[in-house]
Amino acid sequence: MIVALAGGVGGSKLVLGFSRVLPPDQLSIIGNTGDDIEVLGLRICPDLDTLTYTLSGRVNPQTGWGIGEDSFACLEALARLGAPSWFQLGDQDLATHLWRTLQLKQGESLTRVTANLCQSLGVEQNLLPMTDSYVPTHVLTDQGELHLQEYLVREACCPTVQAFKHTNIEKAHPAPGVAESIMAAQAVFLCPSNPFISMNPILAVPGLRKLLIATQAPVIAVTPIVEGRALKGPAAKMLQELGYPVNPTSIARFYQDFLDGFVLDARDIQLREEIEALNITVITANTLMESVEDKIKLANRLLETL
Ligand code: FO1
Repeated sequence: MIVALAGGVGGSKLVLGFSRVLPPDQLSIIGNTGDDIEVLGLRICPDLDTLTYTLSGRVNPQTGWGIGEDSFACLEALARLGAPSWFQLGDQDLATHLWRTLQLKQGESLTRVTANLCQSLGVEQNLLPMTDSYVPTHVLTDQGELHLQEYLVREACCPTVQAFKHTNIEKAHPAPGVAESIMAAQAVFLCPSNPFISMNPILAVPGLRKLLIATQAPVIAVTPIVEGRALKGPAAKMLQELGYPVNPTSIARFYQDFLDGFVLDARDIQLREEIEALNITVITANTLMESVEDKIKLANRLLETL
């Protein structure tokens, strides 16, 4: 069984590739929930939804989040009433948030709610939240403390990042099934997601990092940085603002304590030695995933190294 740690849009590309080459019961995904936010009284889980919508073929292909062809009539009506509308919630997307919020209010765990949503949308892979606790990431910036979505969406990643806070994470535990899947895995992959806002929240769940060290399975990270640029989103800007070199070696160093392998894009082959010097095996591949074929090719390339 393959386990993938995944964040949002970048991570969901490789997860889609794996879903096309592995039987559904051979793929478990541990999804980041640090992006989660309460909007209009609803619990939104952007990365779990991106993964669910991607695996069910519903995701908006242009943005990588939300539902394709969705309408925004409710949001427009809310804006007319003076409600905040900077976070674009489509009408069909709202159904997911309404249904999730109701089930959570009725005492269901996020793990159960996520499994219910996957079942309803025909997703057969095992999608697990990293934890059942609500642990939203806040970003400390030169414009004060912002919820991650305020930074990403409302402020369009403009503020200068100084630090991250994973609210209440010290009280959190890995969700049911997370430890079992990591310990039973044939391999664990960290998908090409932002190290700060997609991977670190997962790694910050107490006990999670220890599981990645303890498992017999090789733990392999796929670079989210190619030729000094992030595949998606603000990872390069964050590295630079936090004083790290904007290159794949910085990423390998973040995960060095548990990492066995690192997938370097062929365009950065010159960094091979310095990453191997961290006692990490380097795999080279084309990690840019534009088409579904690219995603399938990368997934196959990774599986053949096992
Ligand atoms: N991203 C945006 O850039 N603008 C939005 O208005 C927006 C709304 C939104 C609503 C639901 C959802 O699940 C995701 C949404 N995203 C939006 C994407 C989200 O901010 C990021 O993709 C993830 O948090 C990063 O992985």
